[in-house]
Amino acid sequence: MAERVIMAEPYPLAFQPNATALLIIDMQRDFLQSGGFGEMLGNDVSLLRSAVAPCQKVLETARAMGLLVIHTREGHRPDLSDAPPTKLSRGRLAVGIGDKGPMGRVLVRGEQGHEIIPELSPFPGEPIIDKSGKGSFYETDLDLMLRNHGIKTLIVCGVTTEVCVHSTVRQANDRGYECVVLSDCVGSYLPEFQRAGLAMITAQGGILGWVSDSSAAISALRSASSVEEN
Ligand code: TIU
Repeated sequence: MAERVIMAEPYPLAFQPNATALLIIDMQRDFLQSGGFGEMLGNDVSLLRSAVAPCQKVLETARAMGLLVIHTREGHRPDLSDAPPTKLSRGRLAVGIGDKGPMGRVLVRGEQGHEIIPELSPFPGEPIIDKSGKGSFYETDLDLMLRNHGIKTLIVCGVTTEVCVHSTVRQANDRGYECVVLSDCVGSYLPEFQRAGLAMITAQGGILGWVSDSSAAISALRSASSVEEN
């Protein structure tokens, strides 16, 4: 099947649509809406909103092109048995992981805050990876799922750039996946970390991967005929 190219930094990335997945990381109420974990940590959650509309456009295109779409969520079992005590105590928060907040128990599976925001709700059949850590490969079956689908390239969106997106890209890169992070589809509570986080990926000849944006990704995907036809 013919390779396609996405314009990216540090250089254009060749990919095969049927070996490419869209990975949307942790676009949950807990990080994007007020009253969730992100706000408990002292952040201005409105800074992440800019990523929502570009993510929606990329998601819509990926679905139309028949790409594998995988969503992740960070969160814990209600009994918190999968949460390291060090994570639970980190930050000395007044209301922290497992405590009752305005959107239910903070960062706990099944609670309102844990849900993916409605704008990016998974379609039935799209896999959701529930993870207890920041990296999406840690103690999950993501790698198995990607290998079973023959995936080699990941288009990465989500939040936050320097935490769960970075952890995931680093883990993916070490496993041999080529990651392209879409700059307008990822968000950070700290603008300087957004800049630095993206620069760290493309530095040194793309030491961790590539950075592109939603419009370049959409053009590249649209230039490919549908995945089923290839
Ligand atoms: N705090 C922060 O920036 N992020 C996280 O805790 N999790 C994710 O990035 N998903």
